Amino acid sequence: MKRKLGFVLAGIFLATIFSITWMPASATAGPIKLTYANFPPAPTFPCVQMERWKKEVEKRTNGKVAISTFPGGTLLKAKGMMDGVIAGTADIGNLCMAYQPGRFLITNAIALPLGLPNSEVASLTLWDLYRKYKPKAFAKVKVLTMFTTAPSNIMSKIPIRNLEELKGVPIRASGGAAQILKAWGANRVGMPMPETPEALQKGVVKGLFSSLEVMKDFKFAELCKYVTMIQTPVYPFAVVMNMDKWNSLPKDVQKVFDELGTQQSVWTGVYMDNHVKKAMRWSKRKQGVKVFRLSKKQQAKWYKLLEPITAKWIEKNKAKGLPAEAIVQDIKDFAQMYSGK
Ligand code: DTR
Repeated sequence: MKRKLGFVLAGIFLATIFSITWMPASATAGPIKLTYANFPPAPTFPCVQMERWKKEVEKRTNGKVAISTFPGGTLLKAKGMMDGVIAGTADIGNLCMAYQPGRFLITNAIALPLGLPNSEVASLTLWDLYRKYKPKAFAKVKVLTMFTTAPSNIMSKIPIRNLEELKGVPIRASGGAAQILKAWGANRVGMPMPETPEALQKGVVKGLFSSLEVMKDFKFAELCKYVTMIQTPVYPFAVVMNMDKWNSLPKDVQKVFDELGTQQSVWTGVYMDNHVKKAMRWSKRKQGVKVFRLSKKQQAKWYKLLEPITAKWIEKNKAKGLPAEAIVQDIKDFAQMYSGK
């Protein structure tokens, strides 16, 4: 009897060992773990879209993929994002292309003053632009999605009601927005967004030029009591993935990531547009922020000063061998289509 029990137990033991060794790799190894780096603090829109993407991926792959997110520059910082992802410091990273204008020439064209009306339209336009031109700047990574901010406006500690009041005022901006501020006669100061709160507090700058959701997300409304509405330009962002890591993913997971490309772009655009409205309601009601809207005549004057910027961009980039005119025309055409015009 004892011997029989011994055989049975040995059989169970062997069967267990056998089934463990023969289980498919994914079942024993647990989920595929990926890291996702982001540069600004967790409550800001680049991180909100990151958390949404993570949730969506984990749901759509039935837990086959687990993403660890690193907001606030804890894994990679704003300007080191692209190279950090290429090197594999993070598997995925979110970058603001405006912080390296020379590196992302084609996609940064979206930050020309072309009158893009909102983040939803601009995000879809940028995503199409990327897919049409497949810029070399992204050859070493897999691009998962792209999106833009809502159009920029001036937030300041002092009232700016006209060009005279803007003259020589130090205002923080990056990328395409920098040239725009220069054209209006402001003293443009460049730095990535996460450095801006300190610069405002110390008085290094008297304001910033960005989409308005930052009034709430960075609590800039506590310092900047004035907003001058001018609604241009948008800032472009990309989410990129390490190429080897991408190639190592099973086909079904790659399919989920690819399907999410356009969906994530439009989700972020819609979130951003709604969030700007909420942030401004809060800024006006709770923080007493005053909003200046330029008269038609003033606005025409401000926009007129921007006209040479696109023409100069075309001329400069044509000389570099880029189809610069076609790029600008495509941005206008795609935007018109997504605006329903
Ligand atoms: N406007 C750009 C990008 C930007 C807009 N909102 C946020 C929030 C967090 C980081 C970057 C941005 C800028 O001024 O940097």
